[in-house]
Amino acid sequence: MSGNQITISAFEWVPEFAKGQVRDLVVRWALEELGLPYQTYLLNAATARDASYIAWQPFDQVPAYRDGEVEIFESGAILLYLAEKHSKLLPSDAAGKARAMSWLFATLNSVEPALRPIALYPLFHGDKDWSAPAVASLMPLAEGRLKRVADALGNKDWIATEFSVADILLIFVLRSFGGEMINDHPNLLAYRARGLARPAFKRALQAQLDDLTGSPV
Ligand SMILES: N[C@@H](CCC(=O)N[C@@H](CS)C(=O)NCC(=O)O)C(=O)O
Repeated sequence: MSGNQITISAFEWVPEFAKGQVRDLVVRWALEELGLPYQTYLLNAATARDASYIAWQPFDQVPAYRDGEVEIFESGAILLYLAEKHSKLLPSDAAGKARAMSWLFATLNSVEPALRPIALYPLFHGDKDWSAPAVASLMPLAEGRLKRVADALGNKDWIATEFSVADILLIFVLRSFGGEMINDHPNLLAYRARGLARPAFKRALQAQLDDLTGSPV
């Protein structure tokens, strides 16, 4: 194995609902877009990891990334690192790059947190009395954020001046947490479909599913 070999962490087993949804998907997608081969360091979602993994990913989550030069965690940081290192997946003009970076962070800080409870409370807490009222009270914020994304995208193909890591993350979030709310926005539906139709996304998804060969331990 070469010292420059790219390694990312991923799971060898996750519960059914998480298959094809785990966040290493965005790193795999970027690596496929860049044409970079990588290997996976597989963890089991049912077990805690040892200290060496915590030193790599302090929150004991996936994904984490390493190559011959760096170790890095947080999906957004990994995507930015890859785009900068390979001068791809970020617009080359300063204004386009700034817009892509803004949207990468906005996806993580402004969009995903608003959408997450709507998607996850019913899944994890659907049997609790507070779940449905909580979802109802959080819905206006989520719908409002989605409308802002739809307005910003308008009739453009991608959120910045060209396809970028911001699209990878935003489309991942819309796919995982957009639920039925996204149906109110034809341009977001088309945007998500445009991203998911990319061969690199399809290869990334298949690779994640192919790695799920383990069982809960
Ligand atoms: N902010 C982190 C979140 C990573 C994350 O939530 N990973 C999940 C899988 S999608 C995980 O490892 N969950 C297992 C756990 O939290 O124990 C990132 O974007 O990289």
